[in-house]
Amino acid sequence: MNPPPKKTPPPAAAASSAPVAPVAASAPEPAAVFRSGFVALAGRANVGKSTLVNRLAGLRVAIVSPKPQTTRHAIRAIVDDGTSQIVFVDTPGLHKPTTRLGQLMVASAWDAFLDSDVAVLITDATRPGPDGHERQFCRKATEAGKPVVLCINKVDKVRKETLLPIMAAFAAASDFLAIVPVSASTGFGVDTLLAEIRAHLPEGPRYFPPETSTDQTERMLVAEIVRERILADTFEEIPHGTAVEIEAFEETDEGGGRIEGDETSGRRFVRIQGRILCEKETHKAILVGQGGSMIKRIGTESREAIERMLGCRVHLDLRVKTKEDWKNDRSVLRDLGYGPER
Ligand SMILES: Nc1nc2c(ncn2[C@@H]2O[C@H](COP(=O)(O)OP(=O)(O)OP(=O)(O)O)[C@@H](O)[C@H]2O)c(=O)[nH]1
Ligand SMILES: [Mg+2]
Repeated sequence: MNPPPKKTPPPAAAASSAPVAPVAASAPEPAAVFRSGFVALAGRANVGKSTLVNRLAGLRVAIVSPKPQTTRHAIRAIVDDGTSQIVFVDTPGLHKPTTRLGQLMVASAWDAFLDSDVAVLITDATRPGPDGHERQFCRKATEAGKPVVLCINKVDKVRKETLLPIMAAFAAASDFLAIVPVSASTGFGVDTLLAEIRAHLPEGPRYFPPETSTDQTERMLVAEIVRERILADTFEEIPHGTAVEIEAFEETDEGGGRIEGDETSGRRFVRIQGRILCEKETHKAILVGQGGSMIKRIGTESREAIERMLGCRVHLDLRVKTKEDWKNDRSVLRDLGYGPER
């Protein structure tokens, strides 16, 4: 498996898909030094990595759910304040994979970690100290000489005094640049985390144009929105056995019009056709629901969220298809964009 090329940004979600030429940061005066870097947010599943990346970026680039293993590929969010550019990389949760998909997910997390200038290990304040995955992370960071900031998330759920022993347990496992307690949900500590990261960024170029917010295309964002609704509305093995593929995405002039209050979208109407892949006929029956009730609910909720994102009316047509064992099928995984080929 070839890791993605070091720090080569993929096409931006904006209209242009031309490769972005890095802008040299040749600084005529010391004050004009530009700092930049790739910052991987890594950690166990469900610790709040995607919630934190959305908070840091100030917009929703990654889907979030209370179910573990929500994020399936590395997602970049770009934060540019004019004097620095941080490319945050949200990663799939570290876990013991049992499928090819799981292996690709974990591999993409390690790739993003190795490719980063600064890594952030995110942990959950409700846990006592580092577990096996977090200890493995600390070992790899030491071996690679990678600077790591430890971020203890979900501090809104615990009493302040429980944090000290957690900090001590982690500090004994590795040498962190800093340990920052945060709440990605409330925003507590996030500015401190950002300042800590900026302080350790190397001098470097602007990797993406300053107005770019993510590397994901609209198709990818739409597929993730549908998957987020499936994660919210279904249970047990169904959400994890499901993938979403956008087969058609067309802007048309027909009907619809812009949604009220949206001043930015010049679009008239977008027609989207998507396919939900599941593992078993019994899962398909649940995803469709009695008289189509479940697919209708997933469709309506997804359409409303997509309309808010695109700022125009949307027609969304979703079908469900069974493909047994797709999580171990290399060609299906490649078609779905999972893995380094993405
Ligand atoms: N109380 C509280 N809940 C949080 C916080 N951050 C995240 N959560 C919740 O934790 C759950 C998991 O959040 P995600 O952001 O999806 O976690 P993740 O680490 O990206 O998970 P994976 O993608 O599965 O690895 C969701 O229910 C979030 O709402 C926080 O600061 N406080
Ligand atoms: Mg996630």
